[in-house]
Amino acid sequence: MGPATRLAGNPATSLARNGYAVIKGAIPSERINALLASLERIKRSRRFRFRAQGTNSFESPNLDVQGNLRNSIHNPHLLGALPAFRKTVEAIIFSDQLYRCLCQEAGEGVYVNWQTMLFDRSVGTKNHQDSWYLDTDPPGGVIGAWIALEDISMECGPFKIYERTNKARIDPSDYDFSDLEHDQAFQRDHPEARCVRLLPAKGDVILWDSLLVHGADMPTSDVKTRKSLTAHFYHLGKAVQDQPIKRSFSIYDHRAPAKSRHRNILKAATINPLVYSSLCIGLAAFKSPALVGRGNELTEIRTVVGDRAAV
Ligand SMILES: O=C(O)CCC(=O)C(=O)O
Repeated sequence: MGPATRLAGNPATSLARNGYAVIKGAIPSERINALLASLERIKRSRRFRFRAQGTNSFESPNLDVQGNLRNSIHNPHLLGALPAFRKTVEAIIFSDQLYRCLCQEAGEGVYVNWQTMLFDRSVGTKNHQDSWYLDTDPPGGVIGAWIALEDISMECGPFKIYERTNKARIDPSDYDFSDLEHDQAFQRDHPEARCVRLLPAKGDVILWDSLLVHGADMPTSDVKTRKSLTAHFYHLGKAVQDQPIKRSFSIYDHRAPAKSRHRNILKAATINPLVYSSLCIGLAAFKSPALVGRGNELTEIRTVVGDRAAV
């Protein structure tokens, strides 16, 4: 099935044609400043416990010498123990500005937000299709949104995409995803897959299709950060594929998503944020290796470099 039929939007949009789109200046600076200021305020809070993106473990903030978080936050919009912070995340994820970006590129309608992520500094992210981790069934219906919280330069280790790879699901073992530029089979099978390193300015939004191959370079600077907020969405009514990691308890209810502050964006994460935060605080206290989970190798696609943690 081609991208034009998978996405409900206009087949002429950049998202449908190339698998991604960049919308300049979409999110107002004031909202981003409020989020970053709130994040600074909570960095040493004992209530700031979260599931770290990628590792599946529940952690406390791990700050580098500059005070940036080395561990990235999975689902910051659910941290109910930090209500002011949570609100600043929601003010961006469930904003009319972001909703309009989605409508422009992927079509009108009601969207469901699946998950969110907050990166305070640079991480390297292995090339992947989101479809390996989260997607609709049939695949290709999830849209990622990457919101630049600051101006991004090459030294930050930019987010990169492989143009027009959003035609079909690719098996992770088919190519050397750590070096696609030199993988002859990949180059032969995907002649249109030009690698584009994106350098968005603060407030720009990148949207991409769940079948588009993408990742992020390792940073080349020790001091530059790559602050970003990421969220994934799909059109209400689409079925979602089974998760690669089976859990006995899920915080998501895709059949009956909850309301958000935006009437046309629902939340698949239906857990009460205070309950979610309490779970994070309790589970972080255990520091049990068992909590890392069996799917860790599969889902850990981030690489963090740099100095040792200061906290
Ligand atoms: O920001 C990043 O490093 C990558 C984000 C990403 O790959 C994703 O959300 O699927």
